[in-house]
Amino acid sequence: MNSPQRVFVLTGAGVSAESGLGTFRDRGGIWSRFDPMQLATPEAFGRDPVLVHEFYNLRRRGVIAAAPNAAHTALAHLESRLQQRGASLFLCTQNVDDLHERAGSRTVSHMHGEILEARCLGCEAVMPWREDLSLETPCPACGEAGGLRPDIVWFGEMPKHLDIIGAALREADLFVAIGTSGAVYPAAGYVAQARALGIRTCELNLEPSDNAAHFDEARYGPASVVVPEFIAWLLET
Ligand code: BV8
Repeated sequence: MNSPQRVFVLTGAGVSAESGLGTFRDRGGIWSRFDPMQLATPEAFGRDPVLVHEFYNLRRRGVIAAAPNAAHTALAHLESRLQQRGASLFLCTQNVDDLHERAGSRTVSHMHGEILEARCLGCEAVMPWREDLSLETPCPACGEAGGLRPDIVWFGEMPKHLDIIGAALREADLFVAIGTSGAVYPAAGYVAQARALGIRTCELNLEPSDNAAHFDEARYGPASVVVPEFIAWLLET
């Protein structure tokens, strides 16, 4: 394979699994214990904001306590090595944690938002947020209480940065999906778009995903092993 010049990587919960953050659809995953329609929709938040705040407070504390793993570190290394040779990495993540950034990735597109950011429904201010949130928490920007929510994308809400993600996908010469089940759209549709554009596609996952058939090649195993191996091989080509 020619050395890729514009690599597009899409990560999902599987890249953070070995950092101790739960995945969603694995055996024992988050959605096997909680109903996403009760917790990850704007209607759920309107119906029971206390429950939804509790759910995300638990997950926010988990993210803060977690550490990046070798897969996150390898992706940060890939970004800097590609830039040194005048090539580029576009890292798009469905994850709401900050482990890519803490591993050293400088440009990360969080299409489902970030759990360490809060947004005020009253004044629309978005701000870094590491504490628990509740209905009593006043917005630092407008002072109103009761309107703060995690700045993440729930089901039925428009994902973020779709314009730059779409442009980067169209420019790519290699598409790599890492640790994602291929169950959630529009992210799950990216591999089919890449193939339609004639872009080489590769899946790095614990086991075949829902759209495994769309990939030209695949390497299966834990991300902390498979991702560094794949990146070392990619940088030698
Ligand atoms: C939207 C919130 C309108 C934050 C999440 C067609 C087109 C467009 C939309 C839809 C469509 N069909 C249906 C829809 C609606 C819906 C949807 O996709 N529903 C599904 C269930 C069918 N999509 C939406 O509502 C989206 N918005 O559509 O807006 C629109 C319309 C057109 C165009 C644009 C917009 C909003 C989706 C975002 C919802 N928010 N979470 C949070 O709580 O975290 S979803 C949730 O799933 C997370 O964000 C997560 O990132 C995402 C995807 O899950 P994965 O990351 O893949 O995780 P999963 O557990 O599923 O899989 C883990 C994988 O890792 C597994 O394969 C496993 O084998 C592997 N693994 C495990 N351990 C390891 C490992 N791999 C390697 N190493 C390991 N150690």
